[in-house]
Amino acid sequence: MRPASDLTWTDVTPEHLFLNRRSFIAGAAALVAGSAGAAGFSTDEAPNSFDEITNYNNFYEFGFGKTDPARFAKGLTTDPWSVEIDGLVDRPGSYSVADLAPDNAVEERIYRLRCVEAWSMVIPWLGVPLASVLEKVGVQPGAKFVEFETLLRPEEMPAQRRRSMQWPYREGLRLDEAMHPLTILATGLYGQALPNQNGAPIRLVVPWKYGFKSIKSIVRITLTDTQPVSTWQAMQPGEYGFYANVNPRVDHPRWSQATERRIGAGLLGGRQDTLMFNGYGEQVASLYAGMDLARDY
Ligand SMILES: Nc1nc2c(c(=O)[nH]1)N[C@H]1C(S)=C(S)[C@@H](COP(=O)(O)O)O[C@H]1N2
Ligand SMILES: [Mo]
Repeated sequence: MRPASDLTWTDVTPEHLFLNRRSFIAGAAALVAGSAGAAGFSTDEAPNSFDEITNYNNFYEFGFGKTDPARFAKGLTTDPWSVEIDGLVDRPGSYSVADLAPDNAVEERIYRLRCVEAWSMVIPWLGVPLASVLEKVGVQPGAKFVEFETLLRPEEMPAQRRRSMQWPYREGLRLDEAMHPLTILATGLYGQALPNQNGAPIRLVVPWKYGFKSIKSIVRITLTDTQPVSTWQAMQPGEYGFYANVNPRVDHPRWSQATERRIGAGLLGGRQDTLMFNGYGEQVASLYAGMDLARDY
């Protein structure tokens, strides 16, 4: 079974064609028993439209409004781009996006995205497992966590000229979370290069965690032995924990997390129950065995 991304992404994009192709791929995959292909990681829920995915964003470097990223990220220079990989790795250095996510390794992953603000979408990403990148650079035995950092470039990221947040935006994962096959570095969506507002040219996607963990426009990845402090944790420790696993039973101090508004689902049918680990529990619950998820959120 070849990954869906091998089919023909060169001729891609119109959304209706994509959707047709999806149902074809889903049908084909269903015929292959025990397939380890991309279909095993993707949801068959209907993806949000390209328009929704690229016009309703959180990317605070460009402002706090949902349409600010679409308006203001156009001016972000994403080529050339390099990602510094350092810390407890055998081959530290400066890597290009093509080094980390070569075209022939890119696969499609259709994932739910659940924002901590209680809205959600389904997004057809293109990307590579983060594990493949970490294997490439060689993780040293002492490494326990991975820290990520977004670009700091106030000339192109207007909100960085204000002290509205602690810049650059930082996030972190435990090493086993980072190595999990669901965790990807995304370089595209809907079969094309990642739009700037979605975190071009390369961003993290961790589908069982609240969206803020999925840090955009990454310029540094550091392997470390100490638990990183994420931007949100540093600013509001009582509201945002390090783990940030989607959990309908642990409410945000200011709102319920029991349900979510699926963007684009319409005014009447738009709310749905939020699932533990955003519906990825079967794959990830074992990572947290023995932890009290109400305390270590
Ligand atoms: N650097 C950076 N990464 C970020 C954010 C941000 O403000 N800055 N917002 C996060 C939040 S809160 C969410 S919900 C997702 C949104 O991703 P999307 O706009 O591609 O849907 O990006 C996350 N990654
Ligand atoms: Mo979010």
